[in-house]
Amino acid sequence: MKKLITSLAWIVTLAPGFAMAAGHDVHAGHGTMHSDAAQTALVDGLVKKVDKTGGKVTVSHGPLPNGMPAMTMAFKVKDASWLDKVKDGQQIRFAADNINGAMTIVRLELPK
Ligand SMILES: [Cu+2]
Repeated sequence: MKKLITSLAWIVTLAPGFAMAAGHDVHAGHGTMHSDAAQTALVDGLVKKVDKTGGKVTVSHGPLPNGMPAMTMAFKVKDASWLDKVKDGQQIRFAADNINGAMTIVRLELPK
């Protein structure tokens, strides 16, 4: 492990362009790990607004596993049909992940 870090440091020093690419790979790996966590950890949210045109849902949510504190914000949805399932004031349980730079609801559960 120490050896890997050392060689990475060498790459950073010697080839900034390559190092950037390598850095991206590292990030991609992180993203995958976060996705796995998002698969299991659902958080509570309250739907504030459904924007079918924009494909977004504004949700008041508690702290997220990725470190985001509680707030109200707009999420994209992975499955557009979910926009028809939720409505203003609805309690949901969901998991969100950063997809192409946009926080996106990747799992959605409605109370029975
Ligand atoms: Cu947020």
